Amino acid sequence: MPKFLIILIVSLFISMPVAAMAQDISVENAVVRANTVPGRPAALYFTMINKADQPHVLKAISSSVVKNIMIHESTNVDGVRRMEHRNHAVVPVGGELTFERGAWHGMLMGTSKLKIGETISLTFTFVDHAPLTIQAPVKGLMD
Ligand SMILES: [Cu+2]
Repeated sequence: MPKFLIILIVSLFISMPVAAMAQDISVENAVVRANTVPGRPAALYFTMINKADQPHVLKAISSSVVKNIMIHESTNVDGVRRMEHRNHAVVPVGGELTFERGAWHGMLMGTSKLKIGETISLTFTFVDHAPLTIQAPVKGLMD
């Protein structure tokens, strides 16, 4: 293949947009609430915003410093409070999904490496979207 043709092809690839898909989903105000007793489960709260014209489905959250993060939904049926394990969470079109106390939350298990005052990296994976990695501060239950 002539050299100029190779250069042409290579430069075509370089000039292609790096991110063909705009960032249409984001995670805001993420915070890990650590238990005061080391190693006990911690909670993860955040707001997920979907600017896309289609719903996105969150299927997992992970971090290298936590053994397992489960997607939970707290329910209150006739005064009986419980936590249900969910396999996924839907972020509606043009809307938000808020993980907060008493509602949807991430449940962190195997937290012996968590330290209050540190920032940890969290990766959100979706059924229908590229993974998203964000940073979240680790705070105590109340501060
Ligand atoms: Cu829970």
